Amino acid sequence: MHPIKAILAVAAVTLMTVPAFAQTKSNLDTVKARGQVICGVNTGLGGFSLADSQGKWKGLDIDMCGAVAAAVLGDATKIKMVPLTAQQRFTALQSGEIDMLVRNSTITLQRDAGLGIQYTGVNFYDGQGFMVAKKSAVKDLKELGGATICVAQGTTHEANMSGYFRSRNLQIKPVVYENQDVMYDAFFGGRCDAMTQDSSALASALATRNKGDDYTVIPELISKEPLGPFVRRGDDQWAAVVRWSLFAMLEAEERGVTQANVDEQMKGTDPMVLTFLGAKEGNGKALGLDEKWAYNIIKQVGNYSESFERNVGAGSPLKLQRGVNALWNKGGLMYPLPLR
Ligand SMILES: N[C@@H](CCC(=O)N[C@@H](CS)C(=O)NCC(=O)O)C(=O)O
Repeated sequence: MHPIKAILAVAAVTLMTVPAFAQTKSNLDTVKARGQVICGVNTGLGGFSLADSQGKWKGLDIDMCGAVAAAVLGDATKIKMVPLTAQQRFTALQSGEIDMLVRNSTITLQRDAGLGIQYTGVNFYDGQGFMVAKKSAVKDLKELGGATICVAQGTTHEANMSGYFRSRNLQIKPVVYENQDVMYDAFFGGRCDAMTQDSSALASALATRNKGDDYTVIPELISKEPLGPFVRRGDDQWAAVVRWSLFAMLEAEERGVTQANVDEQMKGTDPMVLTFLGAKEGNGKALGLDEKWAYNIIKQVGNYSESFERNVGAGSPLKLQRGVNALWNKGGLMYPLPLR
């Protein structure tokens, strides 16, 4: 055989026998070797990502990071947080400084398809809202014509806002801030008539800064802001691990599997639950993980409802309702794809 033909034949056989995932080195291997998941997170957003006085990070986004560590390493505490501003976040993911970005980041077409990164799922459905001082008596967005509005740089909010008001022939004066804390100080110091953010971030600012008596959020939202973890584009195996870790938290809620009862459920007879928790093998193997990956998430982090309630729901200062973040069979949008 001609030597070139021989090389091509060997290459063809190799390609046919190598599993689809194994063609390039996945970040999954890097994380397993390192023994830690590195997550890009918000510098400080109560309910989603905030370090307490002991330096311990808490929040819905931190739980997502911990869930991936539980799935991959069997230990939800094997995580390292890299706090990032809105401006820095995508570069940090592109450059490989972090394994995943879980930083209240809105999934949009241009981010998902145009930045060399990809979304893996939605861990919180949000929308862009506006906060005003109660004494301003503004009840409706139409009344913001002529207003000065504080907005953060590098977010979806600047463009959403200018489009919204322009299409309604209303003039507004944006005051753009590079840093969210500087913006909050400026707004609560009276620099702007209104401030815009994801509505969850506004609720967080009200709660963590104790401003509920004097400020209020206008109920109308001007955009859809589906927030969720991003990974680098082209690493399907790692993307699958992050995506199914999120689905596992939702699936557990749907099946009534909680941190407290997961051991009991593991001894039950429902074959779907047994496959989900890894008592019957298959899911772990497909993902390149230990079969107990989902069990470890629920045992160590909890299901989605448990994470939601303790971080942003009834058990937190934010007191957010589930609303669109309820499960699909409870009137919401959260729909874990089948874990089998
Ligand atoms: N979901 C929006 C907003 C995300 C966001 O970063 N919001 C706040 C934090 S709650 C912010 O503007 N931060 C500016 C900063 O990094 O300091 C997006 O993905 O663009």
